[in-house]
Amino acid sequence: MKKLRFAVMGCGFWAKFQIGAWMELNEHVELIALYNRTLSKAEHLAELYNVPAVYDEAEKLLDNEKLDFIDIITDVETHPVFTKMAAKRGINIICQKPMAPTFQQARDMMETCRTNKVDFYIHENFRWQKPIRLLKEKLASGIIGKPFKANISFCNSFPVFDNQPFLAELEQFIITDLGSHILDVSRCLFGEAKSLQCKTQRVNPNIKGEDVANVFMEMEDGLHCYAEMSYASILEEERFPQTFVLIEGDKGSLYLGPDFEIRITTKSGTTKELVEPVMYDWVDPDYAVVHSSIFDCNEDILMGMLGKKVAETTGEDNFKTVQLVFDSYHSAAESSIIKY
Ligand code: 89Y
Repeated sequence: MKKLRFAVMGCGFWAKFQIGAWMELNEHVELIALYNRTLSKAEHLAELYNVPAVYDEAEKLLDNEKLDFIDIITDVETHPVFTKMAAKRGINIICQKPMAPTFQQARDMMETCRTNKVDFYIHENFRWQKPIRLLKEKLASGIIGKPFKANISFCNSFPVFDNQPFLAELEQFIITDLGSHILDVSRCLFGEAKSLQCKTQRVNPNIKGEDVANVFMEMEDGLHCYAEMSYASILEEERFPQTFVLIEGDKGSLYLGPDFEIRITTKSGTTKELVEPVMYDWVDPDYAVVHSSIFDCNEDILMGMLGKKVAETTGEDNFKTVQLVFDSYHSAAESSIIKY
């Protein structure tokens, strides 16, 4: 079958892992061009991955190259810009989370893609982490009965700003950057929310946005879901970038804890299972569980583009996560409870 031709827009911190994951799928895709504002970064990756063309002008790339899709891996400000450029040219789009800097821009991106009849996907990978997928399976197996309460926690003091300095400049930091993942995981596991309340704090005085957020949701089936995220938590059990999840049901509980161990507790006792990330040779061990899930997310989107299935993280689907993100800010600012 003919390979899908694609270009990567943005050659910063995430690009080499994203491209590494695409290389695992190279019987279906062909990376033919790279764009980066600073050309030398594109040249560096082009050499590493044998990419034939590099550009420092996005429009020029889109006009010169024959593309089936682009993968946007830039900082959030340029997501709407590149999405519009590609949509107008009839090119399908994959865009990194978070979709857009504002709710309105996210809505406009969706609209532009719809009008121009191009596929629009969001690269949202946390839901593709192996431990989270297994947790979802266990939940669906009914082993803990009907779930009534959950805690999704991502709290540590990892120096994220060292690798991603622009995060310190965001007026809205942890909910856009990390909440996009954590709130998406909550939707993936428990469905949609019927109400939401959020409180935020900034503990680190050297950054512009909030670095602590606690979101409480009542889900449509009545489950109470508490999502907590913090980059200000100095803890005994810090495991960046692992997400811990505790789910309680009427017949038992499921716990995804440190180092990818899932514990199932029922009245007959506790069983334990390890589910470790795949260690591809291109993953950074400090980010292993996140990096290796890039493969699964890319594969799902690729199958969507090839018409083999409906991908999970379409723009339409992710827009519901975007809504939770911006409603969290709204709730925190107004001390209000959002009802859906
Ligand atoms: O940017 C974020 C992401 O997508 O995963 C973790 C992170 O690197 C820092 O919050």
